[in-house]
Formats: sequence, structure tokens, C-alpha cells
Amino acid sequence: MKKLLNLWVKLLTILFPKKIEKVDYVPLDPLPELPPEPRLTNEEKFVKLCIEGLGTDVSPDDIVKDEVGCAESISNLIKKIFPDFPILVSTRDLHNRLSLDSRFQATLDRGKGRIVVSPRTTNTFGHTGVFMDDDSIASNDSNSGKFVINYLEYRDWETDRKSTRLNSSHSAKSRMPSSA
Ligand SMILES: [Ca+2]
Repeated sequence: MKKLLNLWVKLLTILFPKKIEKVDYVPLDPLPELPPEPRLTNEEKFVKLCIEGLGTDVSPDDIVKDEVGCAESISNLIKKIFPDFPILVSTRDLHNRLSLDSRFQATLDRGKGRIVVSPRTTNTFGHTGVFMDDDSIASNDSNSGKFVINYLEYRDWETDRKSTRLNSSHSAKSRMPSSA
């Protein structure tokens, strides 16, 4: 019987000459615990996107000319957080949308990630940008079409909005809530 079994094993070895290497069992060290992924608020995600977009054209489709692409640029950045957000090319439309969209909250605080919109009026040019800290604002640069920090102080923004020496400028800041 044993002879038959040996023969059978030998036959199998011939038929299936697979070499089985002896593998020593090496105990694996347990994987180190990774710190939990930080859960960013929408506003923090938005800031991250804005920082990543600095120095680039964040409205690459150029629905309107880069010279007037501020609202288009901000819309594109918002759309990366909220994919259903429309691409708006007018500061008035953007301002209205942000005021009505429940995902945004009007605030008078200045702070990182707040969207500042000075809507166009019959007498003033509009502009929109994002606070990168309490004072500096990044927005579309009309000359290069790139998203850059072009205001280091908020008062310069206000001055610029009034620089047409016409009646009013209005600033509305909308911020994203912590959760969608
Ligand atoms: Ca553009």
C-alpha cells in the first residue's frame, strides 16, 4: 500500500513538476496606526482649492474674457466643492446666487475662505474674490487671467471699488457652512 502511495506521489511530481519553495513564516509587524484623516469643513476644502489654484487660470473654459473673468473664476472654484453650482459670469448673479443658496451664509466677518462679492452696479465695476486671511484677497487678475493674491489689504479692495468715483460699492461675504 505504501509503495503504491509513493508511486502515486512520484507520478504526481512528474506530471506536475511545480517547485514549491520552502517559505519560512515571517511574522509581520502590525501596521502602524495612521492618524485619522482630518475632516475638512467645506470652507477649509475651499481654501485648499483656492491655494492650489493660485497662479493658474481657474476659469480655463473662458466663457468670458479673462479680463472680466472674476465671477467665472470664483464659480469654478465653488463648483469643485458643490458640483451643481452654476458657472456664473456676472458678479450680480454670483451675489444673488450666494445670497439664496442655503449652503452659504452671509457674514460680515472677514476670514480665510470667505467669498467677497462687490456686485456690479450701474455705476461701479463689480469684482469678487476670496479672503486668504483676514485681510488679503485672491481674485482673478484681469491682465493675466490668473487667480492671484492681488489685494494685501481689504481697504485697497474697498478703495478700488470706489475708484470709479461713482456712488456705491457693496460687499457681501458669503461663507460655506461646516457641513454640506
Ligand atoms: Ca479664464
